[in-house]
Amino acid sequence: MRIADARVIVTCPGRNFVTLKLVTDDGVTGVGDATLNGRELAVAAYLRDHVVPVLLGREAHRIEDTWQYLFQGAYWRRGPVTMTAIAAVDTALWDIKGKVAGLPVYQLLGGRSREGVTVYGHANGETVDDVLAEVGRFTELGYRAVRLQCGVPGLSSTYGVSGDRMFYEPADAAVPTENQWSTAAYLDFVPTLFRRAREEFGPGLALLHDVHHRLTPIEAARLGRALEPHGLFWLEDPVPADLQEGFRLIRGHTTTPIAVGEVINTIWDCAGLIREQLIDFIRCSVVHAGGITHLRRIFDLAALHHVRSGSHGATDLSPVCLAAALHLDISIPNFGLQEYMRHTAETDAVFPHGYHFADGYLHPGEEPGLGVDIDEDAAARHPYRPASLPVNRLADGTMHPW
Ligand code: GCO
Ligand code: MG
Repeated sequence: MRIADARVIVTCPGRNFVTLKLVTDDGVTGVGDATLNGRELAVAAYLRDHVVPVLLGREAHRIEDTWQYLFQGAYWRRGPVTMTAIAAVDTALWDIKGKVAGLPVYQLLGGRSREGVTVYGHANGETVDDVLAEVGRFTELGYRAVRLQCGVPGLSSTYGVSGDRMFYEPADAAVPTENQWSTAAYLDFVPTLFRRAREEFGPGLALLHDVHHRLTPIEAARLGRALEPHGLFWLEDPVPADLQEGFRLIRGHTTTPIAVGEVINTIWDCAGLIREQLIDFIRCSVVHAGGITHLRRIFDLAALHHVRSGSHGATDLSPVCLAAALHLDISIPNFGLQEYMRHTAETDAVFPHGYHFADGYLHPGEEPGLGVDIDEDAAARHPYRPASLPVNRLADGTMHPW
């Protein structure tokens, strides 16, 4: 069974997505997500110019060999563009293998290790009262875990807070929007948000927070310590993970669990964090970390070191990535939590899927393969629109991580 066709589909049903669709000479199709927020066309070009030509005619069952061919064969290893392109091929080949076997992909990964995939939703708001009202809505929907992001008094914009609560989308303009940041105002405010949330919702609900890489290690240590009484499930991306020694400092000061990984692309970029047990959750995704094959390798390494999974699942990861994540989540021994931001109805219409939410869990469904597809006619009705992620500046104009 050989790969006979490979199509790179760029569509914008509310936001941009890049999808690779492979077709075998027997007519079996497989899909892989190739979306890299704000850099979509770089991955589309990488696939079209450098990957599709070497895929045509290859044996579709050889997933590992194809992965190694694309990774080693590129010579220029790693990086988000390369790893997202490889991920798309890998995911589509798992989809094809599942369809040929007549089994959902999780069965090929060893079968179920749990009954459902626990997910967390996003409660965002301008004020603490707004955020707590959102948390209440999520608990009514059955969620067991919620991430809280709130406007910080004195700041005109804060990561995670936007007009549309349910369908948050930070890539909001062709030329990056400029946001404003003050670490002092933020550190002063965040513990109040979580104190109020615990008072209102009690100890049972898992509460999470995303710092979005904005602190230094000592600031993160202080925040982690201040949040200890409120028992967070995790504190995400407290600092950029470029200087990984910094996590030793955070670790030395706080027992608040740490989650990192959404901008990490390979096992070599997180092996130190995992081996030294400097983090508690690894948040890499199928789409940005080399596909199901490579993400499973990362999760296996993590399992040896008491690190659990916490896959990134923002709206810029397409339903194809979410479906693939669910097959991994349900099968691995060290599952932690899966992020789930609902896609818009327009996006769901372009990507018909079998996964579904019930009682706080997502379920991958029992369709052979990944259980997700792309409706190419619907996709064609939504042409690409340039959109970039924002940037951040301090009050004096200094650039700061967004
Ligand atoms: C998250 C993330 C996202 C990112 C987005 C960037 O934890 O969900 O931080 O919201 O900002 O995926 O493209
Ligand atoms: Mg994040």
